[in-house]
Amino acid sequence: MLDKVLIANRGEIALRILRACKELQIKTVAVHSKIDANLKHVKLADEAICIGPNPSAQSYLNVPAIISAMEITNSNAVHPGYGFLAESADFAERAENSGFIFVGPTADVIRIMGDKVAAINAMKKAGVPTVPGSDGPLGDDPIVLQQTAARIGYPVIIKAAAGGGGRGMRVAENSQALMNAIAITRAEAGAAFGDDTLYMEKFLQNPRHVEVQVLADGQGNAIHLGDRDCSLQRRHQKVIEEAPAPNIPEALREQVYASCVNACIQIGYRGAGTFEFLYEDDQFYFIEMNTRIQVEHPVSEMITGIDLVKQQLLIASGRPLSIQQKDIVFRGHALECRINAEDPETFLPQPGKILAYHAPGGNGVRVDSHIYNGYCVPPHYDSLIGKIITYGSDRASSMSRMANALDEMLIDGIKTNIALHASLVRDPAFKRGGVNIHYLEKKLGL
Ligand code: MV4
Repeated sequence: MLDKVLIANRGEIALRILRACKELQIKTVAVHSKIDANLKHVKLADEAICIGPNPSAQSYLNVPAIISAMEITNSNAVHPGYGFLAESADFAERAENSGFIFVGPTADVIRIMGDKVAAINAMKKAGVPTVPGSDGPLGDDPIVLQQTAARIGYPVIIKAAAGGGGRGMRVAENSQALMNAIAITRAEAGAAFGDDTLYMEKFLQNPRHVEVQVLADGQGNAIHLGDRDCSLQRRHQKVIEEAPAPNIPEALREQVYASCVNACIQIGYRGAGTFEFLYEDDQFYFIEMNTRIQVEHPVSEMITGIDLVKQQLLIASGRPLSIQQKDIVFRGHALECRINAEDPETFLPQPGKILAYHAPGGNGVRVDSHIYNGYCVPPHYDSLIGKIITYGSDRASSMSRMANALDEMLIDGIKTNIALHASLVRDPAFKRGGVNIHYLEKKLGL
């Protein structure tokens, strides 16, 4: 078993990882920036080390400081959580080259998935359905580019191979707009990522965002934990997620799950992972794979009873997967509301001191949060301060539990998006299920 895990993250996910380590009787090391000395997991960890000043670049992204902290504390593994170094192939490689276990896939698999063109090629090879698009990176010949777009059919979307998560993409509605869209996206990608490789896809106009959770051991075993719908988003920030995705034919789900599990085995995937799909007109289209634990992982945990972070740690210890697909029973429905410290009008982050905090509770209510009375939300990091996850035997009961939980929750001193959530769980279209990725922005008048 892993003996001592360094948690290379902060906030709710750092606390989540700490709790999983404690359940497995693994010792923990918290690393933190100066202002984060008062984080809940820092107080609860066996050891804590300040790794630098507040800006992420000098602390949570500071690879030499983190590796040094692992050496000083004699840690044998590092869990990166999400964000920060979670999908840095270079960090995974440097950790492993220094003799530490990286809780996640091998560096080469992270690198393939970070290159969206390579990821799509790997998926096509494994039989995962992809979006009709260019066969690999775009060249420079305008005639060939026009032919590619004409074959795909307009509108098309130009994406940066080094992008992902909504960064570096542009839609071209027709052939007149194509070359300009390519030129602008190429320039932006070169400046933002130092890599101006582009690819082209058919632009799907009204898809849902549905993703598939997997676990694999890198030893030939892989399973899926079903799907999640994350369509309710604003500017590529997810707001509410749920599992399972509503109103999808069972046979279609099973088909896409089988393709994901097969892909895991083919690419030698290890750890927890997520296949992101667009879902439109009863079809799944792969867009990206995330090689980390995700913010919304709890909804999958609630409907399967499986602790994904514990599974990550068990896999990292080198054990073959202990769960078989036939052991996984999907039961009920779960919702997650992301609670952000933000202005409800402008959506700008609202750091500050929490003067009063009352967490909701009761049957089927889970709160993953590091906040407490008197905690100061720092301005330097993401505005996520917690997540409410509700479970019910069906979607309607998880929804009414969420409405009650939101009404129970009190956070004083800072502005939050609790009221937005309270209105969303009463929204008729959202309650019906299956709204697309544009629904929330349209509702908000964006
Ligand atoms: C697309 C698309 C439509 N067609 N690809 C945005 C984030 C990145 N992961 C991929 N994204 C999209 N890719 C094709 N071929 C629409 C989006 C998109 C989106 C996707 C998922 C969730 C929210 C989104 C919001 C705007 C655009």
